[in-house]
Amino acid sequence: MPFETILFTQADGIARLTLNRPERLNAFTVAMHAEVAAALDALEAAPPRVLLLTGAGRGFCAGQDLADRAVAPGGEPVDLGQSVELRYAPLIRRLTALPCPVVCAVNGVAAGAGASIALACDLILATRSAKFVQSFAGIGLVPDSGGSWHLPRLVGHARAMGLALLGDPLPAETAAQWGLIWRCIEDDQFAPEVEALLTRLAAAPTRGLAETKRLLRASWTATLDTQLDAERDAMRALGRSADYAEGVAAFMAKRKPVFRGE
Ligand code: T3D
Repeated sequence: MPFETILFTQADGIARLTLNRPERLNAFTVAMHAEVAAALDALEAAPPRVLLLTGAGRGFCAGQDLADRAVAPGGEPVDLGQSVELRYAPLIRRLTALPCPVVCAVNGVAAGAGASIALACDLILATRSAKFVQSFAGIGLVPDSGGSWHLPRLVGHARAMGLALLGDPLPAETAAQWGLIWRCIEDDQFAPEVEALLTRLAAAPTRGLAETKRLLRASWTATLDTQLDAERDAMRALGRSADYAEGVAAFMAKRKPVFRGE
């Protein structure tokens, strides 16, 4: 299916989804939401072993395209609740539920919902020149797309409040120091480092990673007791998987395992 606002490819277990409106820092329009949703339909029908989410050009994503509809003084107010309910919230639910790691390569500024979407991914890498901006504060909105949920969990209450209330740009290096993202990487090393991570994850025991992702996310709202039961159930299922058998066999034979994600 040809897309106009995103690039979407799949090969060797790696799916790549690139937000592709560089002239608007990849801000989301209704059309882009529809295309991302179509890509997610394909990924849910046949999950890859890893998904890369990134942006074209100098930015990752500037959130909602503020020019995509008329928000004129004196005009009819736009129902932002509907926009969130129909488009942003489903996107976050779908990314976090995908049964594979979602790597977010933040190649430049991530602002508004663009920052929130990045934070909903499982492994977030950013170039040193990237920055995260809670720009909602500047236009009278609240962190949406899961931002008000991920921010305090990732960086703690005080830093989340500072970021969300002030909207000052957070440099990628500080974001990594604060635990908001996994790694900050020098710009000229970014592409090869991202590729190396994708290759590594595409050769990993995918079912185990999917269960790990599910468990870690569930832990944020679970009790220890519930979590212990969930770990037991996951271990029981994974103990019957081909990848577990291969991992143990390779260890015993002192060779490199060949995981097929089964
Ligand atoms: O439906 C709903 O509204 C509900 C959901 C809302 C979720 C949200 O995301 S609300 C938050 C929306 N986003 C913003 O408020 C961010 C606005 N953008 C900025 O603050 C800055 O552009 C950045 C901090 C992201 C980057 O700054 P800078 O100086 O690197 O770039 P720039 O020059 O401001 O932007 C480059 C171009 O992209 C520019 O166009 P031009 O002048 O070259 O023709 C700029 O207007 C355009 N652009 C950037 N962000 C947006 C945008 N155009 C439309 N919408 C944007 N969000």
